[in-house]
Amino acid sequence: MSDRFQFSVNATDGRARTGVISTPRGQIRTPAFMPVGTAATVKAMLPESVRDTGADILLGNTYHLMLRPGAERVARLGGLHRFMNWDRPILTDSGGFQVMSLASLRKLTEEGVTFSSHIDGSKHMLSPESSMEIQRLLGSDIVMCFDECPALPADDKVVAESMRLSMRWAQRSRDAFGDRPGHALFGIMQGGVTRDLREESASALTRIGFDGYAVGGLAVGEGQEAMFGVLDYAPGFLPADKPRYLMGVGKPDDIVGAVQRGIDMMDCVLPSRSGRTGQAWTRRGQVNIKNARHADDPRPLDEDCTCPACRSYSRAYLHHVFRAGEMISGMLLTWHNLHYYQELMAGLREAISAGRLDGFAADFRAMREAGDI
Ligand code: PRF
Ligand code: ZN
Repeated sequence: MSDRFQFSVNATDGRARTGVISTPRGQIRTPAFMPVGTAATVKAMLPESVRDTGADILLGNTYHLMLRPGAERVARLGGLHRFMNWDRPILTDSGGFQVMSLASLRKLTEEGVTFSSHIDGSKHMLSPESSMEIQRLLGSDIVMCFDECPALPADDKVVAESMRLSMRWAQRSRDAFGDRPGHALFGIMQGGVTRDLREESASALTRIGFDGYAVGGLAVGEGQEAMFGVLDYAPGFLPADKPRYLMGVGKPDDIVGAVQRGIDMMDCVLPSRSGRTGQAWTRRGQVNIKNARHADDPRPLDEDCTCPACRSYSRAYLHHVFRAGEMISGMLLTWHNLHYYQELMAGLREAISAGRLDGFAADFRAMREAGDI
């Protein structure tokens, strides 16, 4: 095991890359999908089950954990890995994005952001410095810079000012993070859907210097076409020898398109959240298990899937437990969805290694269009 944080690209295919991020807590095969474990749990899953789906790394959230149970408490209890019983790498988001989507009474200044907790209304403050301190207390392996992400569409002027604030915060994040061998700090590119702003953001970040670079500010209302439009150039502004992380993306077809455009890491609540609302993702498309047409169906959700939900249960059973509000419903569908996402990532990695990513992507799209689910 590596005692340093290191990224090596093993093969490329067009703009896509496959490789390995080595950390003291284990390796991350890229392109990687990170299941979201917001509140120190991937909802409805045991950590060993998450690992069984093929995940190498989880995402945790500064915002949620600082409010409940508190970062100092997690630190006293041995850090987030020990607390949640996941000993592999954890990436933590820095909090600003979640404040903007969840907290109330938000006030943004040069210093940082003050807000009221969505849990009990208590007042808090997050700044680049406090976010770095909280992520250190949690014991995060990959720490994200503190940034601000405007919702789109927004005026270019608003996006530019917000991006420049995020770049000043990136420098303060870098200074506050210091030198922590074995831990990584990622910068976050902003700039909306404006090429010049993306380029300005990328050069500000590369001047500061980070262990990896995220593409932030996408999947915030602009639509897939506009997102792909940005991904056609934005990854190319970032250093080729560092991991590139697309934050909060996405649906399976977003993931395939992002990987084709040079993205190495992604995270999204979709597979876990939609598992709890009766939505399954399969290679043939989406299945809504609530639908009455499944009530007498003895077939598995996906004949070709080897997850526990598909190996041992019928659609009729999955339909029944969802309708009955049984907890096993969310457990089985989340497992299936995470398994499907990780199989997709493994397929992408193999296809890149073999130099047949375009064929893989074409098959992926054809399979979904064939339907019959
Ligand atoms: N910044 C941070 N977290 C994020 C985003 C961002 O821009 C996004 C945008 N899709 C998701 N999560 N810090
Ligand atoms: Zn399955």
